[in-house]
Amino acid sequence: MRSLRDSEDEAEEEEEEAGWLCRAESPSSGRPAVPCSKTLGRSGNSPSRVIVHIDMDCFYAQVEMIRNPELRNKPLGIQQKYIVVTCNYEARKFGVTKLMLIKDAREKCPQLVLVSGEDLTPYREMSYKATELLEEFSPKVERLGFDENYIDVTELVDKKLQEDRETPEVLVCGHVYNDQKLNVNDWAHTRIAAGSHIASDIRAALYNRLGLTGCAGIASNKLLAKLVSGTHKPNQQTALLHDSQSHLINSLDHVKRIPGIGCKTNKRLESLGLSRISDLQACPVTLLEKEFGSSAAHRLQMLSHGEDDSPVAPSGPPQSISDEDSFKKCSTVSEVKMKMEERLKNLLIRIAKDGRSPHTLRLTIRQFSPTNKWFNRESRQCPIPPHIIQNIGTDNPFLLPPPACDKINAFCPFVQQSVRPSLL
Ligand code: TTP
Ligand code: MG
Repeated sequence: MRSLRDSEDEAEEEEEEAGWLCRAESPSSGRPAVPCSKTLGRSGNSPSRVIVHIDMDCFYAQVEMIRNPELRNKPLGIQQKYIVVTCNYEARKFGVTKLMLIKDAREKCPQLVLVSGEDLTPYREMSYKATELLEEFSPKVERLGFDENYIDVTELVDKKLQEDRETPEVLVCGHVYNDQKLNVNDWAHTRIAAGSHIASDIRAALYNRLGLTGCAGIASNKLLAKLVSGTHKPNQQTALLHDSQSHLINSLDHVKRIPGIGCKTNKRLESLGLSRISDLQACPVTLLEKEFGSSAAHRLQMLSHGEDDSPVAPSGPPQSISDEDSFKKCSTVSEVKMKMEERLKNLLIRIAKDGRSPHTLRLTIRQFSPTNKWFNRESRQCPIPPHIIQNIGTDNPFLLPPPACDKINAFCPFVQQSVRPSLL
């Protein structure tokens, strides 16, 4: 089923898959940037790092419950088109799941309350508020979609351990993956324990200041932190001690469960007969190199062992602002143009709030394909001369200036060619 994530998310996902696999590349040599031990290049884990991964609970539903507290104790689904894109935990008790058809959800739970989630503005706004709050803890915060963030808390852990050196931490806050016992004589264990208390402070701040609950994972790298954060849901946290790393990664039932292995990479791995984690771990690196190149091959094998040396890359403000529409009821170019003007107005409102000046306009068209969501994406772009955005920052920033309409007209041949003949 096609995911209904918005276009910013999709762009991020697409980049994520490409990014995860090429990050270890050193630009000059084409070799992995990190020197490899043994044949697999397994050197990347620094037990001294402490990374927290936060994933908000039923994010869109939570935002709606904050906006309207009357929804709190009711089973709630967020509707986009004909799908429940997410639902609160009350609804999950009845068997409603994310991405379920509305009709199936209603069968499972006739009293389900549905709220439209077509307008992403409130979710986007809450998402950026959450990231800003996290940045108060550490400057190293990386966004991953709307409701997930990585926070590198290594320096906070160093500081905490310095301050507490007379009374070192002997307890982990929250769960420990696999119920492993903390060994206070193991330096790496005490670091993760300290990180668990920082994660708890972060979650408390999210709740007290924004009303948001979420799960946290605490581990020595991003991959493991993300994997472990989902092991106790909702509103809980789980720490991973290094001895249980292999247990966690080997508990995944398919290579596609590894964050960073997306649809395309998975297909290529399957074409090599690799679907289980153990298949990828045991695969001769030379075979992977033939398919993916040296750097990505090493990275894939590192990931299959739970190793990930990628830094938490601060996201900063978004580099692009986008909006999308399925153009479902449009059958002529002029209807498409009208829809595009609506979307542009919405974008102008967001640009005005952001305060920066845009310099490029890009239009991407994706033909519907039930089987492959990346199929047939085509884009055209053009620079935006400064006078086009003259109204931004004035009393009437929402008035679409006539030159912007000219820009839409400039895209018309492209739109014309993309509107399917059956619709014309
Ligand atoms: P998730 O974190 O996958 O889901 P969630 O936060 O709703 O629930 P959980 O408690 O299990 O973490 O996704 C975050 C939001 O992204 C979700 O609230 C709705 C949206 N979303 C999509 O737009 N498309 C999708 O395919 C999924 C899975 C989620
Ligand atoms: Mg979530």
